[in-house]
Amino acid sequence: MRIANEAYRSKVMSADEAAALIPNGAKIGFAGFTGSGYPKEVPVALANRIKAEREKGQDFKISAFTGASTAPELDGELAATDGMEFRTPYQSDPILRNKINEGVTYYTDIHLSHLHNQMAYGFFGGLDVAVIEASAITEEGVVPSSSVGMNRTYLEMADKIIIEVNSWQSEGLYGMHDIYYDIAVMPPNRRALPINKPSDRIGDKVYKIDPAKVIAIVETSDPDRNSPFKPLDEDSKKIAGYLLDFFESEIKAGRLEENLAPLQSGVGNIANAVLAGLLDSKYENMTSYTEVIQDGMVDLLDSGKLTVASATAFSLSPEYAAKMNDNASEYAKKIILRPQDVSNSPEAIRRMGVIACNGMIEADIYGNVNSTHVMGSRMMNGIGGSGDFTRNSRFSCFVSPSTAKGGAISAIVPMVNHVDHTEHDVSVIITEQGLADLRGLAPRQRAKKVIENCAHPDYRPLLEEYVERAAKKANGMHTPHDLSTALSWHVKFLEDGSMK
Ligand code: 0RQ
Repeated sequence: MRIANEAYRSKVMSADEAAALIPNGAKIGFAGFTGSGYPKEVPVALANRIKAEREKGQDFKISAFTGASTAPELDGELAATDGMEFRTPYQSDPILRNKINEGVTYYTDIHLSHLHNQMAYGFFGGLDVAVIEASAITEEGVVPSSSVGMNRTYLEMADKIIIEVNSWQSEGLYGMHDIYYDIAVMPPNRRALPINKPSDRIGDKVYKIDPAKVIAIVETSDPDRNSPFKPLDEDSKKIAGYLLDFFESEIKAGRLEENLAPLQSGVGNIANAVLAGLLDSKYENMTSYTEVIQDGMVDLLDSGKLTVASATAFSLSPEYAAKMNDNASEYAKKIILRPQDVSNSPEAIRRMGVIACNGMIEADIYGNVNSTHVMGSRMMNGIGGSGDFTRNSRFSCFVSPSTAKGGAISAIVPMVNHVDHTEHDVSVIITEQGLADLRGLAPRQRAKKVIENCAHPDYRPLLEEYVERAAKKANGMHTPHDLSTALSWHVKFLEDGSMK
């Protein structure tokens, strides 16, 4: 029995009945983070309702807040109705991405650790409904499922609560979560976060909620939907190899411990490849203070090389999600899932000297990184937690193939088309061509290193040519730019389909 309490059992209803309780214009805080722990049925029922209302000529719009990306049943279904008016803080659904880029949905791209404060300060107005997934409701409280994300905030802030209790989620998840409430105390009364190492547990195992706010409970049994990771390609393996060599040189220089430092690893296939590289490495007793737990992280835990992983969610392939479900109570001894303002806390990240490693869309010769925008105007996914970790890390690494779209795009450009991570925050850039350690270098020195070590040979002469031209045309030699051609590579791609 997943719902222990009769008071809650009396609120069980169908997803359609629950969706009917959500009013037009509602601001909804949905559970969900990188395809895990999102509500599976109420969003679909709500999308059907929006479609039906629209067919009757009634306008029906909602604003959707989440932890991060969700899945087709949530972002895809709701965005496809054209009724998602506003969305924050991170997404990666192809339908929603198109609606954002077509101008149908307003999207604000926010550092994940900032969202709690921004909501508490009222920048988005109030929150009408929280729609949360749980693995059980016990006498103790609401047991989270495979992600925590923003749930603590949404359950506290929302006027009304709908809970999906999902029997696909393992009951063995109980004990894995660490729900810390004091961080919700706003400045100036907030106190230091008592996390000094990734294994520190500081909160509750369950969400404590006000039962009077619960208006519906829906029983579901659907799996989290995540795609499998792509098989590791040669370029990803090369990138992972450069990073591991870099770790070794940091240890030799006395800047890194023999068991490395707590690791943060971003989303995507290269990040997963880095974790696979660590599996074959000599490092032992590693720890992780990160945002999502991917397949590679589970392998590291299984091998015993990684002793603890702190995160806010899973981002597992179907095969690994099944494995997690079968062994959740064992994994709960080594995995801690926390609210995202704790998993991504700049304060904890800085204190522990976390190593940050994230994917990028492009970097410029001076070390500015664009993680989010394609050719100036189109949103890809969002900044997610990359900024929380990058700026506060011991050193930050950005990884990417040196080209995209079959070589038509260079990932190293004269000037990024959008800046997410400034030159001040970026330590190391790695492509399959090599690694550029930018620490301690001035802008012109960085440009030389980035071009020599990271740019694809097809684009290297063009970048060198740009540097020479910039030196002649710039109004100063600190960060020389020829402003009339700095973004011409992007313009050329938009006009000709290639930067070459
Ligand atoms: O497009 O899918 O159409 O083929 O971008 O590129 O090379 O597969 O790389 O999966 O690692 O994603 C930055 C998007 C990289 C990701 C980004 C196109 C490329 C492809 C994906 P297709 P790859 P990845 C904490 C960390 C921000 C959030 C973050 C991301 C697609 O890492 O969203 O770091 N990061 N969170 O073709 C045009 C370029 C391009 C390009 C790649 N220069 N121009 N398109 N692409 N480079 C975790 C969380 O916050 C949840």
